[in-house]
Amino acid sequence: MNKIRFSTLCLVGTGWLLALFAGAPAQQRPPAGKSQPGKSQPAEGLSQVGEAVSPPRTTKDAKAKAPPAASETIAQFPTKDAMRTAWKVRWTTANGFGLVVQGAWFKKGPAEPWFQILGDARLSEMFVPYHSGSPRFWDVSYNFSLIHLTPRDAGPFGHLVGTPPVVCREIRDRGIAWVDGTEGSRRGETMVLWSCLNAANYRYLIEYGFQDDGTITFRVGSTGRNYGSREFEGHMHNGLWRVDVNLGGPDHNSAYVMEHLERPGEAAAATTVHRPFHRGREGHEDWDPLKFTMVSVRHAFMKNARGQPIAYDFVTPRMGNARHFGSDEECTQHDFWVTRNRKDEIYYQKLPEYVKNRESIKNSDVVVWLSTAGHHEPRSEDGEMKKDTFTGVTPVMWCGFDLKPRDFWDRSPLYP
Ligand SMILES: [Cu+2]
Repeated sequence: MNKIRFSTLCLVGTGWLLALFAGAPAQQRPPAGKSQPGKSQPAEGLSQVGEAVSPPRTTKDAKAKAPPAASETIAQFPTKDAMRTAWKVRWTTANGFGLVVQGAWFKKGPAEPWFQILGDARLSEMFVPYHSGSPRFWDVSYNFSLIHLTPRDAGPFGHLVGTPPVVCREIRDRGIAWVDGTEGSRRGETMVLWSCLNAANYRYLIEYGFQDDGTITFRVGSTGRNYGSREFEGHMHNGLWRVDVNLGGPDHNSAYVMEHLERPGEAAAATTVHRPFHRGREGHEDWDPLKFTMVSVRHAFMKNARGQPIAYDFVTPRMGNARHFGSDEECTQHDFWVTRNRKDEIYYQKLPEYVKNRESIKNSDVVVWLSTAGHHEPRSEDGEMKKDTFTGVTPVMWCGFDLKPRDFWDRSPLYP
């Protein structure tokens, strides 16, 4: 435990130094329809204002102008007993993308090696089109900064990280993990890293949760003040994610789709189909509520002790499938996209271009892109007009997905 606390303390950083040199970031959204993907963002999202929170280890380091490194944190579970599992997570912050995971490794047991699950994972865009057709905001592309968090934001179990503090590291009880007739029950825990993007009138909470059972949760929460003069107009919040899954390292992963099929005329029979994503080539697939569509990333040849390929599933509980029909919105026409990992390709709006060559997504370094959209039809709960001034706040609306192990374990996690 002391080791964990020490590493947490070590996360305080040099971000403030960089911020001093860089000045205040833009806080205004551009006029509707002026988005230019890739034009206003930092290359790789890493070498810009105040994003790094790794500490200088020596005076010499502090003076060096090396690009900021990612921070690293380790969480061991259970937090109040002998270690059973652990996560090691590298992450950084950047204007625009906010909080970005740069790598995540899981330990299935005290004697097990660190096993890589994630490479770079981020909220690639937050597309917000209003029902009347305008405005249509691409909120990541405007380079918004993260808000400074307070102990009140962090709550009783959270620790603020960095200087200024823009990230919170929090251990949460996640309720009952399993119940059975012989062993009773077990409660689960998760280590959550979260930040809050200061998107003009809006605030976007970006959360990554690393559970004791190997599951990773991705969430974006929309809150803040409804858009001035359009406080009561419906709109969408398209949380658009880029996830470089690196099972056992970057190089030998394949993308699959799993579907449940049950048709009239086949009596009570149902089947589950596992097939390569988009015939094994870069492209897109759609989420079908009748098929419970699930995208999986499998290791091309590593199997668990039971001979099953090691995999992780994208589980996407959702309000619906968003489709938008303005110019340059083709990326919203599908729910899942898979590309080869090319590190400069980080802009969701450019997906149709990224998949053009239809390269193989078998036994390679694959990236899964997915949409988790929320429909925001303003409610009285969002606020009220008082003497021509809108007051109040929109309570958080969460969207997101889970990345859940499949045949990664040989047995039930955390079972006696
Ligand atoms: Cu909204």
